[in-house]
Amino acid sequence: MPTLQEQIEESRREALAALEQVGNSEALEEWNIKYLGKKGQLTGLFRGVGALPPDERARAGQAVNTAKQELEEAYTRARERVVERERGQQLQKEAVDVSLPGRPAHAGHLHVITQTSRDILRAFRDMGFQVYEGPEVELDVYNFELLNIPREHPARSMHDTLYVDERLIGLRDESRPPGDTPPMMLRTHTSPNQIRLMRKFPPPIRVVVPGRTYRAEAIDATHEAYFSQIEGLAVDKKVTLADLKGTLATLARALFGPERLVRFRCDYFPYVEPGVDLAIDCIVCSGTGCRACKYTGWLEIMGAGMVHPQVLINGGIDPDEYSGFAFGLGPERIAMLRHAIDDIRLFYSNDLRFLQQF
Ligand code: FA5
Repeated sequence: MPTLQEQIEESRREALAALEQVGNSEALEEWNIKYLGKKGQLTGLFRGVGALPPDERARAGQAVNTAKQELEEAYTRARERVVERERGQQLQKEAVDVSLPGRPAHAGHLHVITQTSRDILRAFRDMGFQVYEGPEVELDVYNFELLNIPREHPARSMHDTLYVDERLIGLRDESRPPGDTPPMMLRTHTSPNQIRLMRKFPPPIRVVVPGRTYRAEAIDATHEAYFSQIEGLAVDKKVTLADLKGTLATLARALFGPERLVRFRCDYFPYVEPGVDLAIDCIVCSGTGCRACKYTGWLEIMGAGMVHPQVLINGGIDPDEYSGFAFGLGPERIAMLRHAIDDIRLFYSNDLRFLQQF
């Protein structure tokens, strides 16, 4: 049976040797429990001291203490080594290889309708027009009444209007009879800006107004309930139909090529007199007749006309002194023609396979 002294020496040697092998903090913790813990070897040896005859206890106790102290110091050094090493490993794991090529950034791009609208606005800017915007929630007076479309006018039925219930936004005028047409709506066209801008600026006026428009449409391949328009208005002394024709022919050629033919035919809008409809010769068949132009050879692209004298008066402008022209076109329809897109619903269905092509 080895003496206590021998056991201490044996334990000490074994512990120091084991500590050499410790490579990480878990193993270090296990080592600590095994040798220095409450139930560890050294603590066990302390208990052995109590069983010795009294004259040997002091020496043996000191020997265990010395061994314990040595092991504790060795433990502290080992912990520094392990911590240092683990930090190194962690840094290595997190290291950034600066020589790796970067991941390409996923840049989005402008929606095809925004691109088309900007092309149209650019063409007008080159002709000296300024760009303005107006509200999407519009008052009945601007959207209809001041444009010569009073209540009960049949032209209202061409615009399936989405009215705004003003009670929802706390604006309902309770003095109006119940069931009365609400005076507020989502604008059905950008034409209310004709009045807004005439009231704001004295002539000469040359403006284009892009924006969203809304109609409770039966949606199909060429009709959306949510689409955009660009309104145009020019008011000055001696503006004539020839100016309107020249301006719109220039636009058509800027958008669809210099060889484009344009056709003006009579059309009716209550706020212009005369009113016209502008068509270009079919870009698919050049006018010989095909499915795209329904075998007419022509594609209608917008409504236009000379501003009605009453509308000038409503805008605060004297029709004896000034005249003007106005037009309204739809960028979705223009984009469909330019890119041979056969269904308007593709623009707002958010299919990236479609959108990424432009
Ligand atoms: C108007 O809205 C008139 N305010 C245009 C105008 C302005 C005439 C100034 C005279 C003077 P219209 O309802 O035709 O007209 O619409 C004009 C354009 O908007 C159409 O040519 C078409 O390009 C587009 N548009 C109309 N309804 C829809 C729809 N449901 N979906 C997509 N585009 C539409």
